[in-house]
Amino acid sequence: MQNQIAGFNIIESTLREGEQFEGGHFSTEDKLEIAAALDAFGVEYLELTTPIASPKSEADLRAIARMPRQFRLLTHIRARMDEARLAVDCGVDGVDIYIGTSAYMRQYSHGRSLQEIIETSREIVVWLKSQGIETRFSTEDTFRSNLADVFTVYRAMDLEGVNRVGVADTVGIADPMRTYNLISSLRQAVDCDIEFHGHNDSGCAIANALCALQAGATHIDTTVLGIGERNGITSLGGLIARLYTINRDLVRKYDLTMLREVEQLVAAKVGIEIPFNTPITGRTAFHHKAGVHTNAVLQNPTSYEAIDPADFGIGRSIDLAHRLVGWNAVRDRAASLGLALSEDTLREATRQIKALADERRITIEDVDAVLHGTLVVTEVGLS
Ligand code: HCA
Ligand code: CU
Repeated sequence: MQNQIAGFNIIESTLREGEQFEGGHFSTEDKLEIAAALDAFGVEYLELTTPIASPKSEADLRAIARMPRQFRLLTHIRARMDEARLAVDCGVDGVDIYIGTSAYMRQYSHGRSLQEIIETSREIVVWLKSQGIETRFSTEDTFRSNLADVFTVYRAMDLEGVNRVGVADTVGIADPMRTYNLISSLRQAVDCDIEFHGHNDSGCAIANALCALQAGATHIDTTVLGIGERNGITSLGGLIARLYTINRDLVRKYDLTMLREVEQLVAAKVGIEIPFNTPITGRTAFHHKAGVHTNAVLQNPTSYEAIDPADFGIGRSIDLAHRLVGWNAVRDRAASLGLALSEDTLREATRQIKALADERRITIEDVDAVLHGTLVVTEVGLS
């Protein structure tokens, strides 16, 4: 078992896989804005839609190639020489080639045999390398492919000098153990870097990306908020959260305070809200409610927080306006209101807040009114 994450790179595919999201219709300005935000966050790579998709796609790729940036620019192409030539002409640093190796893809997509796949891809890889272009070769739908076939193709491409081979869980069926096993075997089979691209159809995309890294993958594909075909792929923020909770130092290379801004930007462009259960940036990600939790968090936040929200420029909230409230949280609230109340008074106030919350939905103003003594809740009701 390798299990140590040495170094890794993020290939941010919001402007490629993310463009395949239901709401992904980016204008040139949108793309430049998103690219600049991701550059400020510090991702190592941006992957854009192939320039062959449409004249606008080509113009946008050229525009992003010209912008001032730290990230390396990639585009995602099929195994076709004309597409590779156009990509290079647009000024990219690297090209991600993909081709389906599963029986489904071979039968219903491109109709090429394994030998044909190797021959065509070899020619393109050799040409791209001769142009000084960073080159990746990936097999779409890897997990439903015959692994002996896939490994034959990967080895052939490794021998031609590709920088990376890519494993794609195109339909989101992989689980962490399978991902770990496949990537571990691949790590033994090739010398080049390994990329993982995982869809989230069964909710394992973040976990699978982690296992890929633990098994020796070097590059992970993400999109902001995980947008992509169907319900998308590994999310940028989810991967960051996953790695942060192993070792904060793994993600210190990024400007974490940019995460929420990047997500808000992309959410607005594709017409969604940031879901409440999004790691780190979800509205309730640092919301503490039950008395047992709030008591501990008020003393030491790490008791119920695996992630320090301050690292992301985010605050936490302590919720008192409900029947699960604890008197420690009430004491803390009283102190912040400048009220010096005895323990007996605080315990009585807590009882009143609970009684009121059993009657109706309450707010923080109700809590404060009880503490100020302007709202008194008796056993029999309000007075
Ligand atoms: C797709 C292709 C892809 C490619 C992944 C890769 C996938 O279905 O549109 O290049 O490694 O999920 O297989 O996104
Ligand atoms: Cu995909």
